Amino acid sequence: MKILCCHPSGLMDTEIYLRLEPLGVELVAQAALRAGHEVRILDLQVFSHEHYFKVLNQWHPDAVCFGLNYLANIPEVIDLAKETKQRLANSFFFVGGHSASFTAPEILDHAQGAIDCVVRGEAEQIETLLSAAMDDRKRIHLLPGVVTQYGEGPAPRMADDLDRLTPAHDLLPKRRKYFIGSFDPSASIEFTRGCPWNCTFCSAWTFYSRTYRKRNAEAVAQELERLEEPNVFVVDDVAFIDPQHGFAIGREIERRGIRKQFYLETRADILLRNKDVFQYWRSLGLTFMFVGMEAIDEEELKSFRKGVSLSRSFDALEFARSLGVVVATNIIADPSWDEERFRKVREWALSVPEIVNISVNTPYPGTENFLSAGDTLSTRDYRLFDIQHAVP
Ligand code: B12
Ligand code: SF4
Repeated sequence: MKILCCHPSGLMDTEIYLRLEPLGVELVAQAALRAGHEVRILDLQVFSHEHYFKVLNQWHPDAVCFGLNYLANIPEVIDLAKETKQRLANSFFFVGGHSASFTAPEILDHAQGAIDCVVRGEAEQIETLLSAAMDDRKRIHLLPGVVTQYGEGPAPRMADDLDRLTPAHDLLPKRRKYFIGSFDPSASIEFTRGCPWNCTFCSAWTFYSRTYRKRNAEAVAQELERLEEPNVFVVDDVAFIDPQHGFAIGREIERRGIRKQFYLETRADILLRNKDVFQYWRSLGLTFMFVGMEAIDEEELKSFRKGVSLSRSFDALEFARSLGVVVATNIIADPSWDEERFRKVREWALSVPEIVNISVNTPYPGTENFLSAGDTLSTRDYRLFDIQHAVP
């Protein structure tokens, strides 16, 4: 089959500060390649809708898929699915990713038959789906993770070896278009997957069932070696939970003489617990670091079940500062805040040298906050679930 693997258009922040490599879609592409299909990747963060339709008209893919990690992209992909089916009525259109996994019935309902299936869970499992779709599309809902208008299969399977497939970096056109701040161009890479904590506003742990898996240090270094970009965004939700894993990757980087600048994200308690691995990575090129703080109020931190006290968060910022890296953090603003609360947060943000991002508390499907919000959400228009609008 000819398979077109797509990432939807950029989000609001993409226009301002970053455009990152769509690793999830590259993994789908790699799985399809491995299964013997002809594959192309198209990233609508970089290419226009007109270009997408041109590819459909000229290349006639048998299957089209989209990575849907973000709610705000869902309406766009549903519209594209409908237009795709008008042009290629027999094509197989499927979607996956975090948000798709948590809203599968709604997506299928709104798409009115234009989306053949939603794949919940990981990209690595699509090899079987593609061969099944060639045989009989009416029976694919029997497969793990697959949801169609005819039913829903058993729970998705998780990849038992994260190194079996590496993202199809080489298939991504215009690779130099990816950047984050001054990291331009920047590639992305995954060291580990999942998170063992369970914060109320986050769905990383529900998506990966609270598991935490590590890639082989040599495989990571091999992938890094293949990347031409001088800068690398490490996509792990929490970097270096296991310091020995961080050291092992670092030693491989040293051994191979790889010189890159790195951006990574971690938690305050991990940073304080594993100072030596972050210091070591500073010497390897760690340049930017994001430390999730979420609140500067003890009660709020508790309500998020972050599991880190306020004083530890402040200590972590201080340690990060001492490393001489650029540090960014995030505060979650609740729509119930009054002006006084905003004033306090603003005052604090201006008093620290770190970059402080303020996002609106948005109950994303798949999170505990979404379940507790129940019917109280003011809208279900997912275009507004972009952490910049207040939807609770
Ligand atoms: C990079 C990133 C961004 C970038 C997006 C850039 C881009 N090119 O996509 C930016 C900074 C813009 C961003 C923003 C946000 N993000 Co973000 N982001 C990430 C991050 C760090 C890495 C994504 C990545 O490449 N992962 C590695 C690849 C391999 O994983 P993946 O893409 O998820 O793909 C896997 C599966 O999803 C699946 N899959 C993916 N696509 C497809 C397609 C098909 C067809 C199939 C079958 C499977 C499949 O297979 C892959 C595994 O095998 C993840 C954290 C993480 N570690 O994944 C969070 C994450 C995806 N983001 C998340 C969130 C919540 C957000 C925000 C809402 C706020 C926030 N907390 O940052 C905003 C949204 C803003 C908005 N305007 O709507 C959540 C999940 C979202 C959700 N739907 O539940 C995550 C998991 C982080 C977290 N712990 O909360 N993000
Ligand atoms: S916010 Fe971070 S630490 Fe908390 S569950 Fe999500 S990924 Fe894990």
